[in-house]
Order: sequence, then structure tokens, then C-alpha cells
Amino acid sequence: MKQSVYSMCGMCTVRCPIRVESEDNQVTWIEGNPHLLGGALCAKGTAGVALVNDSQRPQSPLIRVGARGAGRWREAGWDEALDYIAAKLKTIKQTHGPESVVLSSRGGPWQGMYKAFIHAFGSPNYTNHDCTCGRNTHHASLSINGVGRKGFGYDIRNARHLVLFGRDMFSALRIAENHQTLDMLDKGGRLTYVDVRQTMTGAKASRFFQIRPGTDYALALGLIHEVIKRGYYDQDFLDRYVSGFDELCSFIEAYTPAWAAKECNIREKELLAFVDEIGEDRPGVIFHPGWNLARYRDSFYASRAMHILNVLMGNIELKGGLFIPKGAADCGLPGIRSIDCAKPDIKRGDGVGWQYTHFDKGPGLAHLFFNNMLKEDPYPIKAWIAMRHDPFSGMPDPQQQKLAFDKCELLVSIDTNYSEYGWYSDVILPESTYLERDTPIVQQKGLKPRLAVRRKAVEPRYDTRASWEIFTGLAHRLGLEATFPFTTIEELWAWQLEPTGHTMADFEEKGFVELIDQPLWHDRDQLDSTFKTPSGRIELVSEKLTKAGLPSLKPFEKPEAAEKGMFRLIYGKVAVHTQGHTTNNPMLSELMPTNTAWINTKQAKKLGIQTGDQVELSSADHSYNATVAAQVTDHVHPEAVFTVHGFGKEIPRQRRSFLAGVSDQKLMVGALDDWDQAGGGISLCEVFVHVKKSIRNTTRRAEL
Ligand SMILES: Nc1nc2c(c(=O)[nH]1)N[C@H]1C(S)=C(S)[C@@H](COP(=O)(O)OP(=O)(O)OC[C@H]3O[C@@H](n4cnc5c(=O)[nH]c(N)nc54)[C@H](O)[C@@H]3O)O[C@H]1N2
Ligand SMILES: Nc1nc2c(c(=O)[nH]1)N[C@H]1C(S)=C(S)[C@@H](COP(=O)(O)OP(=O)(O)OC[C@H]3O[C@@H](n4cnc5c(=O)[nH]c(N)nc54)[C@H](O)[C@@H]3O)O[C@H]1N2
Ligand code: SF4
Ligand SMILES: [Mo]
Repeated sequence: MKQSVYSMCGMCTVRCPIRVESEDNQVTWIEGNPHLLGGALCAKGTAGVALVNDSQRPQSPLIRVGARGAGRWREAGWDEALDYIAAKLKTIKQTHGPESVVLSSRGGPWQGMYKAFIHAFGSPNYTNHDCTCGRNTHHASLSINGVGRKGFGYDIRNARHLVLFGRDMFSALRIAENHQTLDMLDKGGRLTYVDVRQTMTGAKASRFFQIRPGTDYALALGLIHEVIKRGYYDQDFLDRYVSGFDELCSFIEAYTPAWAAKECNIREKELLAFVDEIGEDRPGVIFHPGWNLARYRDSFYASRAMHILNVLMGNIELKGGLFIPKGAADCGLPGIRSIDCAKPDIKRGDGVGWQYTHFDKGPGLAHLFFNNMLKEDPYPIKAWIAMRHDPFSGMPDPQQQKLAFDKCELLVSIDTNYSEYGWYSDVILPESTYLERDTPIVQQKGLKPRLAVRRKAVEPRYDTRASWEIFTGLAHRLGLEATFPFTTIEELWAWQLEPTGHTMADFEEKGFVELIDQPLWHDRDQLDSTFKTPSGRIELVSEKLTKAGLPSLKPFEKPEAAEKGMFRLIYGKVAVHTQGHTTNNPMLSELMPTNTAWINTKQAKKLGIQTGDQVELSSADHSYNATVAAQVTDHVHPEAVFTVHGFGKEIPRQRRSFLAGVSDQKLMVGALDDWDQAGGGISLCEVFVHVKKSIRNTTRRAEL
């Protein structure tokens, strides 16, 4: 029988709205929800069909029988696997206390449910991936605006100029954002892109700066200097909402465009021409504060500088600028209910909140657990549950992580695939793919907030379950029914919707429920309660940072230079893969089966390397190395070597991706301890690697 459902894509964490057709329990068609995306879907989104049909994913719960990582598993039924985990958790709780269990996840709109589980169990230790993603920019925004990274959205479609620093949005896709940017360009808007290499986004830009790696902060300081010097700022907005402008003016004096151009290896003339454009286009100039801002030691300050530029434009809650995402309460409506449980009043095991007081306590910082685990300080960690999270792929230096995980008596992976961490764990609980499962309802904030839900398009192909069922199953075995009282998704949905007066039937027509007809903007003269800083103003000099002994306006420090024969390792996303979890997808692995090493033409010449030659990339201590083909190009800075993340996997059951390409995170030996004290993020781009022509080249072999 033919069926059609509205749902949400799950091939990456953008979660685009989709419409899915199926026949006889087979997915036959996926498209972007026509009401929101006009049918558009990316390559990864279409490859959801291949994910469902992939036999190289776990097909039932698995319990390890050999040594950790040896790859010997026995299949178990759900009752057996959940009983096994619950029994272990109970013993660990009795012996070491509930706080000795950590749950990490990939964040996202359902993280409240995972958090509620671990909190109800009695542990404060919920953490997520964000120390490797947006934490620096999140904390940068918090320190200036008093609201985090998600406290602002970007009205790109109506902007006159979008400025992106290392935000390669046409590879690291969000379809709706890409549509908005293309519409802006069609209307004559400008796009300035800054990167150390040319990208899909740079190719669409009206201005492209290829800067020296790690110098975004210098470029931003030069811009702030010139913007202030020329008076290209909104004095009224500054007077009304901002503190610290005088301190900024004296700090910025030394950072001239000529200085910035030199630090960044760009032309001063180009920089000044860019400032001319900012003058013409303001206030509709959006400086995107970055998702990661590429993760250097000063990315927190670089991101703060982007926020400062936005504040100077006075573009907050302005058409064509930044907006505050609205929810049900802003529309005067009751919100949905969500599973929740208060956090136990126990010190976090990563030190966030008591050792490090300036960080957001919510998910803490995952990497700060590892050293504490080794020292059993402030207490031992004995179990780690990774829900939709692969620490060995998303976090650097898996070998070092293993030492900490070896202190645990229980490692659980809840995943649709075999992850690198899952392969090392004790129990794998396979989640049904996004096309085979329902999820709780979520509120999506924005100018036009809405309620959305994921609906299953087909029944699970293997013996897998949805995460809400997995957590409910565990909760019921651990006496946590009060937090997870539901036994069916229909009960859960009805409870969630009850205060709103909506029913599931309201999702049928378009796949979502719109909470308001027209975009909702706050009155720009009434933003006083918006900025949740200690002073209630936008703080260019942050009281909280000062208290933590950290500068707000930090002098620029030159990035480290590479030692001879070494290059800075740069990585990034590509439009046909998501992080580390699609390189084994039957369709996507065909589109891009391996990564390559981009190397600058002049450097390649010195090393005798041509495009297609095999090159060996080794970690600084040579403990990890891999061989991949070289891509020789002018479009990468001479100090850097670039590779796409997600490859170099070592999971034998994933035969398509097994040992294909190089793993950037395995090259990052020692990087777990190199993190930004002000922003909290790991400095993933402060890694140097050896690059040489491989002896595996056939021509070279002939020479030998
Ligand atoms: N297709 C696809 N889309 C995705 C994802 C995915 O895996 N695949 N992941 C999603 C996620 S979780 C995130 S966080 C976002 C990430 O979105 P982005 O941050 O836009 O993505 P990255 O590819 O990580 O961007 C890193 C870029 O920074 C550049 N870079 C390196 N050093 C410097 C430097 O010193 N200065 C500047 N200016 N640039 C530098 C790299 O060359 C690279 O192009 O993408 C999201 N979208
Ligand atoms: N070296 C290096 N490190 C990086 C990055 C990089 O580019 N280079 N990128 C960084 C960024 S921006 C991020 S966001 C992190 C991401 O790091 P992670 O959060 O670990 O990565 P993901 O690959 O998104 O997802 C983790 C796991 O979720 C599983 N998964 C996917 N879909 C589902 C599902 O529907 N249900 C369940 N239960 N599991 C699912 C995947 O199979 C995968 O094993 O990595 C960061 N670390
Ligand atoms: S960007 Fe692509 S993979 Fe990500 S949610 Fe949207 S359609 Fe799916
Ligand atoms: Mo990310």
C-alpha cells in the first residue's frame, strides 16, 4: 500500500522537514517538505533510503564477548540487553554513587529527554559534543549578550551583506539557510567569505579573503578599528544597550587595517574596499559569529569580535540583521510539555560550575571528564552511555580517550550505526533509523515558531527501537517510571500537546503546526530584558570574564608557525557526508569513497608531490599515520594541509569505509588537553602533522 508522511530528515542534525513516500514498507521517495523547502533535499537526505537498507549496521542489541575493541559480539534480545545494562548501573550506583555515570549525546531538540534520564538516575553528568563544535562561539555570545549561540537567528534573506568567517555554508549545509543566501544574492546582496582555502561558499562569494590560518581575530580587529574610525556604527543603539564602548575604542587603536592585512597575508587595499562596502550596506550587514570559527586557541575572541561588529552595526532585532528566535510564550500561547527532571545538586565530574564558573553548566564540557576520570577526581566515573555520540570520531585522540574509558565498568553506545566508540563499548543498543521511528514533538523557535514531529515512514527493518522506547525501557528497570510514565508514543504526544489545545491531526496538513501567521519582531526600543548579562546591557567588557581572571579585549597573538616538514592540519565538512557517520552509507560512499590531502602547489613542488600521488600524513609523534592521495592546489594556504573529516575508520563490519582515507581526529594526538580556557572548546585546528610522499607510490617503487 502507498503511504505518504511528513517527517524530519535525520541524516544530519539540521533536521530539515521532509515528505516521505513508501510502498509495502519500502521507502520509495523523499523530498523536502514542499510547504517549507519547495521539495529541496541534499544528497545526504536522499541517501536515507540507503541507510534503512544497509545491512552493515547493527541489527539487534549486541553484548561484547571478547576484549574491548576486539569485535566479538553476541546478539541479544532487547529484554536481555536492557536487563544487563540496568543490573550493571544499579551495582555501580550502589558502590560508587549515581554521579559515577555519565551520559553524553549529540545535543539537539530531544536532549531534554536524555538529560531527564540521567538526572532522574541521580547523576548531574549529562554532557554533549559541543566542546568540539560551537562551544567557543556559544560562550562568546553569552559573555557579550548574556544569551548563547542559539539566542540569535539571522535574517539572511533580507540582509544586504553576509560576512562568513570559516562558515562554509554551501558544504556544511542547512538547506533553508542556503536558500535564503541565494535569494539575498539574487536581490543584489553581497557575500564576503574568509577561509584559509577556497570552498563552495567562497566560490559563490562576491569577495573572498584567503587568510593565514589562525588570523581571523586579526582581520576582525582591523575591521573594528576602521569601522569605528569611520563612524560606521549605530550610536543610538550603543547608547541605549551597550557598555564598554570607550574601552573598546582605546583597545582597538593599535590594530590598524595595515597591521591586520600583514598578519593575515592579504592586501590592505582589499580590506579597505570591504570596509567601504560595510559602510554602504549597514545596518543590514550580518557578521556570522561562526559555528566553530575553525577552532583555534583564540576562536572565542574571534567570535566575540564578530558579535562586537554586529553590535556596532546595531543590527539586533532588525530586518536583514540578527533576530531573537521566538517561541510559544512570545506569541502569547501555552507551550508543549517535555520530559524533564531537575539536575541533582552534586558537583559535575568535569569541573564545570564549581572549578570553572564562567562556563554554561548545561552540558558542561565533555573533554574535561577524561583527565578527571584518570585521577578519579572529584570521584570515579564507572559508566559512560553515549547516545547518538561518537567520542572517538568527534573528539580528538581516541587512543588517549581509551585510557580514561578503560576505568569504566560499563560503556554503552546507543546508535543507528557501529560507531568507533560503539565498536569499543560493552553493549550496543541499535536505534531505528529516522525513517523507521517516531519522536516526541518539539518546538522550533524562529520568527515564525512552529511545532514539529518526526513520524515513521516504514516499520523497522531490523530488531531496533526508537530512543524514547530505549530510555523508557531502561527507566522502567531502574525505578524511574515517574519521569518516564509513558508506554506508547501516542500517550506521550497527547501529554505534550495537552496545554496547547492541538492534536496530532493538526500536523496532518503540512507536517507542522505554525504558532503564528506573520514573522514576529520585538519592538527595537523595548529590548531591555533581552540581554541576560549581569548588568542587563550588552557587555563589550564582561564582568563575568573579569571575575574569572580573563580579559574581555584580548591582544592578538600570532598563530604558531609549523616546524620544518610539518603543516597545520585543517579539516572541514563536505556536502555529501555528515561528520563521521555516513562514510559507510551505500550511496554516499559511492559518491565520495575516501578523502584526500589538499596541499598548496608551491609546497607540493618542494616535496615532489603531484595530484594523485600517495602522501603519508603522520601525527606529530608518528603514533598514527595514513596514506591518501594528494590534491595539489593553489586554493589552500601554504602553511596548511586540508582533509575532509569522517574517514580513516577502523570498523571491520563497515566494509565500505574500512581504512578508507585518513582520520583527522587520530592525527590530533595530545589535542584533548589543548583547549580554550575562556571559550571551553578544544583547539582542534592547533595541530601540526608530518607530510611526505609515500613509498607506496608505484613510480617511486620502480625507482627503488
Ligand atoms: N554536509 C554537511 N553539513 C554539515 C555537517 C556535516 O557534517 N556535513 N555538520 C554540521 C555541523 S555539526 C556543523 S558544526 C556545521 C559546521 O559548519 P562550518 O563551521 O561551516 O563547517 P566546517 O566545514 O567545519 O568549516 C570549517 C572551515 O574552516 C576553514 N578554516 C580552517 N582554518 C581557518 C582559519 O584560520 N580561518 C578561517 N576563516 N577558516 C578556516 C576550513 O578550511 C573549513 O572550510 O556544519 C553542519 N552542516
Ligand atoms: N577532527 C574533527 N573533529 C570533529 C569535527 C571535525 O570536522 N573534525 N567536527 C566536530 C563537530 S562540528 C561536531 S558537531 C562533532 C560531531 O561529533 P558526534 O556528535 O560524535 O558525531 P556525529 O557523527 O554527528 O554522530 C555521532 C553518532 O551518532 C550516530 N547517529 C546518527 N544518527 C543517529 C540516530 O538517528 N540515532 C542514534 N542513536 N545515533 C545516530 C552516528 O552513527 C554516530 O556514530 O564532531 C566534532 N569533531
Ligand atoms: S541538510 Fe540534508 S542531510 Fe541535513 S537534514 Fe537537511 S536534507 Fe537532511
Ligand atoms: Mo557541529
